[in-house]
Amino acid sequence: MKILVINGPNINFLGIREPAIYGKNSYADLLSLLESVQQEEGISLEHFQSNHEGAIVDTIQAAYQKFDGIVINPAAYTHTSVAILDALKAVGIPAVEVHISDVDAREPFRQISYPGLYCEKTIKGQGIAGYRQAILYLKEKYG
Ligand code: CA2
Repeated sequence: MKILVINGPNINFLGIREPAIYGKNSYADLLSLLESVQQEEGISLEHFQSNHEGAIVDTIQAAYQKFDGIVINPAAYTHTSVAILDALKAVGIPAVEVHISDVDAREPFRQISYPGLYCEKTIKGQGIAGYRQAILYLKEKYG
């Protein structure tokens, strides 16, 4: 099984500021977690992070017929991007949305998720452990 993990803007700055909201783990810690999950679960994981909406759309399109699942934290684009929603719909790959923080408990503008309208499941407020949960969900359902 091949899963693509996509992270949006500023996720590469995790752990540098706002630990009360996003925890103390860095982006490097997240990549280590993905490596562990890959070994433990015997699945193939690739990861991509970008601060650019079009690059994320390009990466989703390139995943067409190449990946069995997508785990996506669109970060701030969660709340604005119809383009990412449309790209997910276009490729038709099962997807799970992850948010490190509990977006439901934050500002009203974080309550809407456009990519979440396509995703089968949203995991929020679990820190970087949410990525493991998302991968396990896809493995159990489609692996
Ligand atoms: O909780 C999440 O995972 C978010 O997707 C993170 C986004 C935020 O815009 C979403 O509403 C929820 C922010 C990404 C990281 O932002 C940083 C801010 C300061 C320091 C480091 C990262």
